[in-house]
Amino acid sequence: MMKSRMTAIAGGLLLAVGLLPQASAAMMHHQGMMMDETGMIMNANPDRLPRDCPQISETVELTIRAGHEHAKKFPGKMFAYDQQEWNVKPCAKINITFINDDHVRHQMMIHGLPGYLYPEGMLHLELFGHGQLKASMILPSRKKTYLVHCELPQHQEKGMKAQLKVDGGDGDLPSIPGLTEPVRADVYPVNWSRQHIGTLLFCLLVGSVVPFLFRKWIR
Ligand SMILES: [Cu+2]
Repeated sequence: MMKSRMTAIAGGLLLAVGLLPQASAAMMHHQGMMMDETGMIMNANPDRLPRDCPQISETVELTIRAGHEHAKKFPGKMFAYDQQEWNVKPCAKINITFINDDHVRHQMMIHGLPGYLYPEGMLHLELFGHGQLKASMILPSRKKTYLVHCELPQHQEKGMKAQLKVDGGDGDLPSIPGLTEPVRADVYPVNWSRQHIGTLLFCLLVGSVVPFLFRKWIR
């Protein structure tokens, strides 16, 4: 009796271990959300037409890369997308390939979409690290500028912000790196008091004299 119970437990354990890799590799689907070990997609819409679109006007293949490499051209910024603006026609379908070139988490969220197609008006792609995801969306016909950003703490402020324009858009968003002025520009005031100037001059003097005095040991 005891032996058969032990055999059953061992068999169950072996079956569970055997199934584990398949379970973790499978993509989980739940109410418009798909998730696996690479990342997450929420509210993708490959086929439902917006109410104001009789048909899809054009299909655009869009590759959007995210990472710190793309921020190097923007002084003071740390993260960015490889492009800061995209333009599409009204009722365009976009097949997005989102690539994370970093090993930290990044998102690509598009806001202001119609809620009857995109819950909370949002398409959300997220990569937990280096990798890529694919998702499609169909935009309404309205002339509009949509916010694209990464909502992780400080990532937008550090440069991960862009705009998607339909039919030329209805304006520009602020603080898009390289495109538009920030709402509040960063300022780095310098306190030019006598004391600070004196300290600066003293440090300059020490910095240029000390290597000269100790040149024997430096060699
Ligand atoms: Cu990010």
